[in-house]
Amino acid sequence: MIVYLALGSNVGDREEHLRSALRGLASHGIKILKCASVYSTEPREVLDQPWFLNTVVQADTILSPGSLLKTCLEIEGENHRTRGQLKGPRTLDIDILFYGNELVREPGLTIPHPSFSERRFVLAPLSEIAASLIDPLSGETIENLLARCSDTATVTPVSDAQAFWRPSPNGPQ
Ligand code: PH2
Ligand code: MG
Ligand code: MG
Repeated sequence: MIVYLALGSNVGDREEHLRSALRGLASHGIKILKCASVYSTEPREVLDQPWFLNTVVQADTILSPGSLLKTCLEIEGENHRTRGQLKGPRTLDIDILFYGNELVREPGLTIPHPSFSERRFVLAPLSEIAASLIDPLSGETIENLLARCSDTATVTPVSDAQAFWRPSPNGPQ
């Protein structure tokens, strides 16, 4: 299944946490196919916290949605993620944006991610690697969702995708 995952970090060595997420995904058999640039992003929802680094990856996995979520939470744990304030500071956050075209509603897991289309910090990197992808819920392309997104937060690419990650065998995975 082709999946899209959003990665974020705003505590500690943020770039290293994102790299560690890529390695962790690969070591759990989740094959990274594409990775967007890394963006410096203004915090949303909880505003009083450090700025984030965010990116989005496209990956291939045989895991079910539930097992993929469990794996993402495990990799967050390996990166010392603690659960304090909701939507507050974290070393690593890995969210499932899309699982193929499937709509998933399970306790603790909603796919597509319920707030991705309101978040420029997700749409900007996502549109870089999947501009014409169609959101199975709204039927809109990512490009259109980004053009219409009312989130005015600052989202700036800081590291070129090529510099951050290259497809295996040369990538950090
Ligand atoms: N994640 C949140 C809340 N706010 N803001 C930015 N810029 N980036 C994030 O990844 C983020 C956020 C909750 O997951
Ligand atoms: Mg999140
Ligand atoms: Mg999360």
